[in-house]
Amino acid sequence: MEMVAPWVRVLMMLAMAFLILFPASVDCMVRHYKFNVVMKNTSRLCSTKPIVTVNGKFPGPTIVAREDDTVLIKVVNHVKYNVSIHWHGIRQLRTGWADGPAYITQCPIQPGQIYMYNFTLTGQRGTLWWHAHILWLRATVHGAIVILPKRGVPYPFPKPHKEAIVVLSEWWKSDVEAVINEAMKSGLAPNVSDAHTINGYPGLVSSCLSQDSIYVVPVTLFSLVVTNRTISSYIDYGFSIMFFFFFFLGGFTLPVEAGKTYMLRIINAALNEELFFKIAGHQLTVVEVDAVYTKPFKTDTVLIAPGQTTNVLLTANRGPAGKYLVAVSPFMDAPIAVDNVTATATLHYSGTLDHGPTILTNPPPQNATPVAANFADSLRSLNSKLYPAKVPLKIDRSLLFTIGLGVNPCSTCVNGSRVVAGINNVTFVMPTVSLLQAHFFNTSGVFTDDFPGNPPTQYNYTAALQPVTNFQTETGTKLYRLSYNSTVQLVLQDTTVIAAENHPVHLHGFNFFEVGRGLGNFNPKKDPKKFNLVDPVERNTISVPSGGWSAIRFRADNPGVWFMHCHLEVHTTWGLKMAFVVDNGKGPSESLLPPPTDLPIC
Ligand SMILES: [Cu+2]
Repeated sequence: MEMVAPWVRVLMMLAMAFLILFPASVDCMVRHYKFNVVMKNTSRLCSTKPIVTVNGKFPGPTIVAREDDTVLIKVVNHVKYNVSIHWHGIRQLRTGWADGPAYITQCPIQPGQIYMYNFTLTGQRGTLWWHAHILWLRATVHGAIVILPKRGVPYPFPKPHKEAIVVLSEWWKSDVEAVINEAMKSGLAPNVSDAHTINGYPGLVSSCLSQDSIYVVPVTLFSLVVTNRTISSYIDYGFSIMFFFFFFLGGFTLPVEAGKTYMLRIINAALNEELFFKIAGHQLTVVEVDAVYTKPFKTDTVLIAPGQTTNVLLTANRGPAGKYLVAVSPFMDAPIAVDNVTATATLHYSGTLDHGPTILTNPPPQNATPVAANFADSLRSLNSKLYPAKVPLKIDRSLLFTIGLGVNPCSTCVNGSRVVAGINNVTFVMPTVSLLQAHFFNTSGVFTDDFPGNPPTQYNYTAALQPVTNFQTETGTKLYRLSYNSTVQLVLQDTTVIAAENHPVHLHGFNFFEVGRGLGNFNPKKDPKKFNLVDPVERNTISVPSGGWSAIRFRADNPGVWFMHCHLEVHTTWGLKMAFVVDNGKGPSESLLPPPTDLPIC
């Protein structure tokens, strides 16, 4: 080895020490995480069960990185289930192998096996999340992804004093895999959850007052503080009347200081329910959804569908002291059973006595369609010079997909039939090897690329009553092929087969713009005239209104196989899913990268 002057060596060592001590001063970096998938006994709602977790945590660990960083996550499967993890909303440019949906982009990680997810964060900043993408494991296997702007780049809004992650979820007292297995055997709908959770805790639930860190202090009614509301208006509040006599300190507590502004990174990790999020006495300013900045707007209620993320600013302007209820309740404007238990947490001003009263709020009614519609209509892309909305204006492919339920024969099921779901009347059948591998290695017999671009038969999709002849679906593993960089308009049309229902549709590998939405059937002549092609909201999961439609646009600039499905897990299980196969382009950086050597085998 060549000799180096001692002073050069000292300089090199200093430089290395600097890099180790201040790694963030490097433009972009590699972030390493280790996810051990392990069972963990967990108590909620006065009962204990083993749950599948990452590193023993529920919700799981948060991934923090900056735009342009590369993230390496070593997932080690220590449980009896096959596992795969999806990095929800991450674009995965050319790195589909790291996207995660089992049998779509990879074979699952088998018990005892390891897989290293490796991807780079490009052109995104904000909140996303990760979750298991196999079976119903995501019920407890999920966590936040925080993508900070590049070093030195500010948020396009005043810097909050502090930030907090707020993960909303659902809790079943029974084993979640048993719940869905039972339903699949019977052909009927699975049981709804027993409670919702905020950062893992349901808060005050009348059926279980002794646990979940609820601390009950009997007090007299006289000391109860309620703002602008009479006591009687709380009688039908949805909580037990017992509420009046108990003050709780339990569930998740968000400590705030009067006068300061906070940013909440809200994630809906629930399996099957869209949720309303509300804080007593406080307005929220929405500034970002699905890791895309929005035009700020004020609201007292946030609507968030499974799969979606929403960043809001909260100014603690009700001080100097006090405790305020945070309420999370379901939105369901269809005659379908939901878990109607409100989850609660506390906004706690510093200097407030723990035993003090909590100021309450009314969650919106379960079927509050106007509240939901108002929220959806208020969302706009920021569309600034730095963060432009690149809405495709010229469209290469115009598609119409019906989404909804169906009924197929099933000789072993309770009624001799099973409830299914589908897109354009196709109930998707999962392959036994991954679609991305079949595509990359040109393996025939795994999928066909004849997914219909339009409904195979036209009918009144949103008629009040559907003839039984519209109930049965076709089954198949069909994909829709897109050429590289083509622009797509896709109208997602809900159907009233069995029942109209709000479907949060998630597209992997892309963000899209929602250029229009409406009720009833999409009208291809009239409706496009009203499209917003200037600043429509850009996101990865869109709530298609019950009995209505939503029109989205995206550019197919990411080669690979990309799953699209309803993010209500029950509908995905029933078959409301399909995939796009996007061919390679011609340029050197327009092709899917080869698979990593540790890609799991089926
Ligand atoms: Cu759905």
